Amino acid sequence: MFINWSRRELNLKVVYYGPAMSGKTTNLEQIFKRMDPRRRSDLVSLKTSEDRTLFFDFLQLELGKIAGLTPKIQLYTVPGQVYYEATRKLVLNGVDGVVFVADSQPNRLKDNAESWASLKTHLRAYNLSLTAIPLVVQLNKRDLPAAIPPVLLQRRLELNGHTVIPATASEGAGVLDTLKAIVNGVVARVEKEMVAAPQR
Ligand SMILES: Nc1nc2c(ncn2[C@@H]2O[C@H](COP(=O)(O)OP(=O)(O)OP(=O)(O)O)[C@@H](O)[C@H]2O)c(=O)[nH]1
Ligand SMILES: [Mg+2]
Repeated sequence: MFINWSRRELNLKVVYYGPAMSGKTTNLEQIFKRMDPRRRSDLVSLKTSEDRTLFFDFLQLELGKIAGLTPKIQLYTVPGQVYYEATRKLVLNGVDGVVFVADSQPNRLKDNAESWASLKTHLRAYNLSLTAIPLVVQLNKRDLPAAIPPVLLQRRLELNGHTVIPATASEGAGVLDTLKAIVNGVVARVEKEMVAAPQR
C-alpha cells in the first residue's frame, strides 16, 4: 500500500499468482475487456513469442473514493513457468492481496501444490503470510470435462477457510467475481488499518 497525499491517491497492489498456463493473463485480459475504459489503464503484457508471460502483466483500475482518497488498484500477474522463480518473488514485493489461479486439470494438481508452496515461501521472505493478507483462490478451467472436484484441491493445498471461486476465465466466467472478492478484501483491510492509525 502506498498513499500519495498530495494527489490523494491510495495505491493497492494485487498479484495473480499460480502455476504455468493456469489462466492468470487471461484473467487480466477479461477484466480489461469488461471494465469501463475510463476506469482502467491499458493492459501492459510482456510476453514471449509463444504468448507466455515473460516478466509480468499490469493493469490499473480506479475505484470510488475511500476516506477521501482515490484508490488505484494495480493488478499484476507473475510468469508461471518454473524457471522464473526470482521474477515471481520480485513481483510479490509490496503486495496487498493475492489471487491464486489454480488449474482444474487433474494432471496439474502437483503444479498447483508446488506453486502454492512457493507463494508461501516468497511471502514469508517479505514477512507476510497467507493469513496476514487477503487471498482468493480461483479454481479455473471449470469448462474442461476432466476438471477435478473443488474439494480435491482444497484438501491438497490445505485450503481450510480460504474463499474458492470456480471460473472459466477464457469465457470470462468467475473473473469479475474473483476481482470483486479480492478488492473487497483489500479495501476492508485498508479501512481497518486507517481506523487503527489515522494518518492525517
Ligand atoms: N479450457 C480453458 N482454457 C483456458 C481457461 N483460461 C485460460 N485458458 C487457456 O490457457 C492458456 C494459458 O492461459 P494464460 O492466461 O496465458 O496462462 P498464464 O497463467 O498467464 O500462463 P503463464 O504466463 O505462462 O504463467 C491459454 O491458451 C488460455 O486460453 C479456461 O477457463 N478454460
Ligand atoms: Mg501469463
